[in-house]
Amino acid sequence: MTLTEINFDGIVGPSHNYAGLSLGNLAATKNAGERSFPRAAALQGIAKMRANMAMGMAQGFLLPLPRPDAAWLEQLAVDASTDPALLAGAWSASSMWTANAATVSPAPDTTDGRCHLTVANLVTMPHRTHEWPDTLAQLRVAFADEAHFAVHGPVPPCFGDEGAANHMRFATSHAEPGAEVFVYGRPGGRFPARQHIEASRIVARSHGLDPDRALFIEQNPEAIAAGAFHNDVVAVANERVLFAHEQAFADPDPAYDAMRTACPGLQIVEVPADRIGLEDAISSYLFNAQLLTPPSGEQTLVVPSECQANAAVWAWLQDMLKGNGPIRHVKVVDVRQSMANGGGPACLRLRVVADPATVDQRFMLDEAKASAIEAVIAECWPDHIDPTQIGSQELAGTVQEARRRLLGALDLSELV
Ligand code: SUG
Repeated sequence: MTLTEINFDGIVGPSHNYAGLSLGNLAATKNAGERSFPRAAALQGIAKMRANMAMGMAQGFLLPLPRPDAAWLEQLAVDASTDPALLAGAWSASSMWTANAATVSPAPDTTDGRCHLTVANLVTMPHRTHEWPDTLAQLRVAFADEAHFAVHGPVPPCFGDEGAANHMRFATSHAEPGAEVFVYGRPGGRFPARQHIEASRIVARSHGLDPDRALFIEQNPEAIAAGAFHNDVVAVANERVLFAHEQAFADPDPAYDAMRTACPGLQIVEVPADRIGLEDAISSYLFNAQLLTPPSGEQTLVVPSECQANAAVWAWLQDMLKGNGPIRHVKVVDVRQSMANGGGPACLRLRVVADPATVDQRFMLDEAKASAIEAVIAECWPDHIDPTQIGSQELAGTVQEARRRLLGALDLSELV
């Protein structure tokens, strides 16, 4: 059994568009109504996966969900007179951000020694509430091996759960028992607090975590108000390293103390607000980076190209590298199409610590499969979508056929 971190990236769906559906997600709101480029978006995603594989990382993927979701439109009795946002909600490719697919507790952390996954209910944003049934179906196929995995249904509604985007794990190495940190928001602010503490507690209990190594930390309401709609917009963890903005947590000192107690040897790389303000941190998505341990053991931060374009952020990263801290390398990726909807490199992936041999191999990526997926995208994904096309029968046909072709190419037609 070789437990290793596998990143499961969401393949960007053929209906990728900018509808401005997520209040509190400033990039998505700002780009509402812009033309989107689904083909370029999906190819950017594959290029990111390839770059991580080239570093020696194990890479998997999850599929786009069936869109438009006609059953959802019918349930909501949507017709031409209803709010266009409801119609757009049935078309959203938002499942590409697989950090919101589930919360994952690796086998070394759980009482039954299996890796537990709880699909996120995503109840806060209407367009994301109907993701979980198809995501769950997919997780049940990818992680069907019950000797190694336990896949749970969603936390019941009213308790908002947004999955791994609000969950961090510390461990000496991925394969060792770890401490799990659940970050929740307090409701009542300018924007919705999408992760509720009750949901996090339910997930921790049903995964069978050691109560001494499951922490519940409040996100800073100022960060949510500034546009950090998930914790992964202001913090990321990997093994014994926490990389966070000074204003990420409501009460940072006790939070750091609790994390150090749960994970002795924890190294905290905190970015001071006087070097990078919350506004720059959020617009550049510095913390929505993938913090990876490639086989060399040298931790590498995979940041979006928006970080390079921001002078304060780029200067800080150069200083950090000179400072000989635990993060040894910075790599830049272009995921601009996803970024314009508020989804950076970290949003696009779900981390699962497991033996890759225990995962359904159809969900694991290699170079040949990446090329096959790219060929389908190049041929079938729309070049662009204008907001006026949302709802068109013709576009619906194109999007459905594109997904069918992808599933066929991956031998996953059972998920149609
Ligand atoms: O839920 N954007 C997503 C972005 C999710 C990012 N995920 C993480 N931070 N882990 C969201 O806000 C925008 C869709 C639109 O407006 O068309 C959207 O759903």
